[in-house]
Amino acid sequence: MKPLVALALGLGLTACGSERARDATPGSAPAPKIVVAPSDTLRAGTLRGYVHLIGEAPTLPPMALGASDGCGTLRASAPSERLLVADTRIANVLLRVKSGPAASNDPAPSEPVVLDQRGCVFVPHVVVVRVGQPLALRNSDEFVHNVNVRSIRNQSSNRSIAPRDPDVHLRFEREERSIAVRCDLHPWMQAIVHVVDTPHVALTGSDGTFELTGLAPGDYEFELLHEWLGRVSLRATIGSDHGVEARIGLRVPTR
Ligand SMILES: [Cu+2]
Repeated sequence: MKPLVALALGLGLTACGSERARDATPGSAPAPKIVVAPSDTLRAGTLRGYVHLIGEAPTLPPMALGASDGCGTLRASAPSERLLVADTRIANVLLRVKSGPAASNDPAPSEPVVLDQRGCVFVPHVVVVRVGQPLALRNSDEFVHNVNVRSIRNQSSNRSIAPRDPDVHLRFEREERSIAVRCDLHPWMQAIVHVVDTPHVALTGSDGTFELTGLAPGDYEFELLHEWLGRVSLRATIGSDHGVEARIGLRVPTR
């Protein structure tokens, strides 16, 4: 008989004030709806699931592209990237292990994570980089851009990158979530960098899904963080003989 796996459902909203306020972090959020269940079809050590929006997705104002230089000739505006929802599924939700048993401690990859400036927006809008892993700042446009990395726990950086300049590589020495990145020349250009020191981290894709693998058995607390929807805690016990599925429903904050 299969041993019972205890699943702890943890709902915890951490109001934004628990960390220093910054413009890329969300405000407090209403209670999420979280369902966690064991799955025989998932490999042991796996947490898989998706993040969805409960209620109607708000329409955020589009980004107006300024016409003062070449960017304005590309297009007049671009959709807001602060909340990307498709068929209720939410992209760009960070999921990481906040606490739990020791698991994989793989060294940070030497392959850089690329943060490009293309079409006068940052691509992608959110990136995750490990402590020590290079972040390659790139300009694929025919216009000069600037990358202002407003770090609090790491060294801040403010560099201009001309067309066809080589990538600028940054490294971060400490964990830090929600580092705001801006182009000072084009104020609508905004991105977010999350720096983590664990390989057990995921960012939801456009279908809202995530998957963490290689988790050692035991009790975990995971943190979910979204730029606009807030921060949520998820507690789950990872068993030794099968995986765990999670469905996380986030609600639109009252502002
Ligand atoms: Cu720019």
